[in-house]
Amino acid sequence: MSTPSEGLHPLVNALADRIRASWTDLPGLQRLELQPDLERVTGSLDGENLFIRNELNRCRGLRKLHLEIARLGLGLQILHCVWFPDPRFDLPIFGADVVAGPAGISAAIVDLSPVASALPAAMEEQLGSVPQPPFRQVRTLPGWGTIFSSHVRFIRPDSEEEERWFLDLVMAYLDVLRSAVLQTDCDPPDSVSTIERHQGQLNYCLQQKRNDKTRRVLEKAFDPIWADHYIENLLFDDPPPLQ
Ligand code: BLA
Repeated sequence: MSTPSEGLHPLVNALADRIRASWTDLPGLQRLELQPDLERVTGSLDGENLFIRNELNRCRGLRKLHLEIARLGLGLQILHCVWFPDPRFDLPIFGADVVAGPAGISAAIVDLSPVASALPAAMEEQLGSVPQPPFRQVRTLPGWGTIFSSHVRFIRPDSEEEERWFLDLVMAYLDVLRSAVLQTDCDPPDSVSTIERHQGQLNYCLQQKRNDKTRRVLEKAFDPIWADHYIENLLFDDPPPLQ
């Protein structure tokens, strides 16, 4: 039996390891139970093995920390990671996505995305002082990408050096978020700012669901009904109603 990490692109492997290490010391970290059929998903397409592994956690300030590693179809590998805040906390959404095909990494994106009109001022300042590597191939954001902050990086890394730069950048963004998690207080569920952030998170999920590329790959590897269920309930589920 091959293990899931075997044959994974080195950037996918390294990034997954670093992300796992970065959530270990978050306050009140708890594993979230996943339905067994969603934790490890296997299938086959044209004789090829398909494999998805999901890890879910929560902590004080973040309602859901999701890491997914997928191997789908002909040599396609995906690392998908989103940390969704609890709307009572003034925290942005962390998102990172790496898509590797037979010819190498085609897309690598990272952002701390606002759920209100702007990122918290302190984070804006910290992100502004993160050194930005001079990636050579910068990609254009799709139309639904209005949810991202001005600090979003969407690139195609062209070498191992650029892959290292991307890895370091993701960790720098996560460090900014992790220190904010430790310092941010909880607002009442019925405060105007909580309601605004809840709306902002709903909008983030709505826009992400407009990414046809994600849907198409999942539909092809599994089937359209399964793909829809997966996107709605695991990848971009709406934050629970405020109470
Ligand atoms: C693009 N996402 C893609 C592509 C594929 C997937 C195949 C095209 C690759 C390319 O353009 O080079 C597929 N991504 C997936 C699948 C999953 C996934 C199947 O995460 C999950 C199982 N996507 C996200 C998140 C972000 C994101 C959290 O899930 C950003 C934080 C971004 N993916 C994103 C963007 C593109 C992309 C911006 C490019 C879309 C385009 O150019 O139209």
